[in-house]
Amino acid sequence: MEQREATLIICKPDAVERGLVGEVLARFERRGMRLLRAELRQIDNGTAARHYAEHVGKPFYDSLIAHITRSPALLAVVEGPEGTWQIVRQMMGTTNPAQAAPGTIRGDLAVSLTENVIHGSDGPESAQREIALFFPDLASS
Ligand code: 3AN
Repeated sequence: MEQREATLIICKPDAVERGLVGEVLARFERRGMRLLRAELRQIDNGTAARHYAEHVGKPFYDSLIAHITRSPALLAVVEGPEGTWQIVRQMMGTTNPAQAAPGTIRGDLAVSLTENVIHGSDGPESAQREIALFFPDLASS
């Protein structure tokens, strides 16, 4: 049977505030991914720090944490074929929306580097780690 794979998506506070959650999730659903979990949640400072641990010390770290904790985010776990994390990343577009290709989420919906609408896990290991962080009951052993 085909191997299924789950990955984490966060529609960041700017996406929720701008009313873009439906549009973003619809793109993944139309592409063929299945929603396993979706929850509007205010991310606390401790969880944000664990999620963005790799960025500690970078010049944009404080604004990154301030943004992700500013107001509720929509956390979602989507499932698709093996490599789903990569399809999600392609659909997101580059980190800097100013360089993101039209047709991508950031290329269509964002201009700000800090407020760039969406987070998606950047590999199978990150996906497992991030799903375990936000949805411990879904974590695979
Ligand atoms: P991505 O979200 O595309 O995987 P990462 O993991 O390199 O990008 O960065 C995490 C988040 O940090 C980005 N989504 C963006 O909001 C923010 N960020 C990254 N680089 C910069 C930067 N040079 N200036 C401001 N914010 C940044």
